Amino acid sequence: MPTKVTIPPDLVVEKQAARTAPPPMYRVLLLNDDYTPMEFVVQVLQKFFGKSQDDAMRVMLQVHHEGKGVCGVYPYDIAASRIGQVSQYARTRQHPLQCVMEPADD
Ligand code: TYC
Repeated sequence: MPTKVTIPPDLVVEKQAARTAPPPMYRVLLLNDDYTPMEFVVQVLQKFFGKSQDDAMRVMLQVHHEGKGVCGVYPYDIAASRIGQVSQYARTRQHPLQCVMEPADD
């Protein structure tokens, strides 16, 4: 809420609070399919989402067994950029791997 600061004799300045709201966040998800090799998915999670070998394996197995899994949570532009990078990387290697985003804020 802006605070009104009056500077005599009659000049009124609207002082805006310095802090800005955090940006809306989005979960980036990998979706399961029957064709993309497991090792390729692990490689994608390490290369584009900075996962360790162990974490990448855990996420890949969750996707394989449950249908989807979270790669990371990012502001919109970063989420969209990761999805584009993964899709291009998979497509050029002829894998049908799908990467999507959903709002993380409830
Ligand atoms: N289900 C795939 C297989 O059996 C592996 C896989 C895991 C594919 C995760 C996509 O996002 C994925 N080869």
